[in-house]
Amino acid sequence: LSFSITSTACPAGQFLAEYFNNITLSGSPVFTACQSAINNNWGSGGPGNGVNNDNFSVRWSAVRSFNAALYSFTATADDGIRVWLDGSMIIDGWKDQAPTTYQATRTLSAGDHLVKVEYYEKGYGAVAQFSWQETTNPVPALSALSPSYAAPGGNGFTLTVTGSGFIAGSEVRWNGSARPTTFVDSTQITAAIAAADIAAAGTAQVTVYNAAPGGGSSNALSFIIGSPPTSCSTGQFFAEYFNNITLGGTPVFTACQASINFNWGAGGPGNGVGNDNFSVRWSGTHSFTAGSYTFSATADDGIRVWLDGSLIIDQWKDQAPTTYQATRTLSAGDHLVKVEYYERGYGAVAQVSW
Ligand SMILES: [Ca+2]
Ligand SMILES: [Ca+2]
Ligand SMILES: [Ca+2]
Ligand SMILES: [Ca+2]
Repeated sequence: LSFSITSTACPAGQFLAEYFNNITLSGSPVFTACQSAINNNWGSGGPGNGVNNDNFSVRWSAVRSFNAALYSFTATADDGIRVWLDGSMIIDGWKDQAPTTYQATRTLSAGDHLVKVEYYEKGYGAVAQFSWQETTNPVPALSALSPSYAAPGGNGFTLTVTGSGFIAGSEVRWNGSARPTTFVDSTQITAAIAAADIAAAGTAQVTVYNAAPGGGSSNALSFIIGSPPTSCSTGQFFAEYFNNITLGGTPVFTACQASINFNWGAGGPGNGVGNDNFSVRWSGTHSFTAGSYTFSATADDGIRVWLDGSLIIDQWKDQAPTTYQATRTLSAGDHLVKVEYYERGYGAVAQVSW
């Protein structure tokens, strides 16, 4: 006769872990345990205790105590993982995959919450890691608007804002007033701008606001209600976009942009610019304190960078995303930075910083 002791409930703060010898969490668990954390990298091995090295699945469930706060949940898995909080799925990575990290952010009330994680391993390596921590919302930063100008009296349009630190719930503000905002990802959001917003010539200040905890308002970018810009203020780049790879002819569109930080993927800059075979020139006067600066340029495809008219990075060729650096000592004051870039095909990346 054999006798097995099976856990059906665990002490407060621990997960009940149920292991199955199939990838669908079906039937009776092969074994169960109480575990305080989910942090497994089994490599080509497995959990033991009668569980296979491949084709197994695990369910972890626990009631855990949280503070009233914003929490970031992080799951890393090979292969599939999905996470529920109080019965709502917050992470869904249920597929065969190499170790991949997923994140979700939720605001929680103080007290007990139900956390459930399901995981399966199909073959080869096996990783299942899950954790959370209190976090705050980032302060967003804007790099570009698209479009960045419109004729007075025109129709309403969708404004695409590029930058960093965007979250679900970020709010695009037009002269300080919220506009209907759609979250795309942490580097892009869009907003519906009404015809009434561009009825009269002038300049609108566009910002993005993230709520507390943390959060706050981004830098402002100017949206021009009038003719396309032909120059930009110190600290900004005048961007000219061309529908060819030689910066030839008249730009398809121009804009004032605060930074050069674009990963267009298989897409493109929009505004009449194609996804392939386009080029961009950014030129701007920027204020520096005296010191040594490393200029970093990442591009797919070609890029070249001038500082005060001297070519400091020259990588004008088709390439996968590649980073180049050049270090120069600068005097205090204004210096002219010019960047030229082209995209031939497939993915498109243009990022310059110092
Ligand atoms: Ca695997
Ligand atoms: Ca395996
Ligand atoms: Ca490319
Ligand atoms: Ca492309």
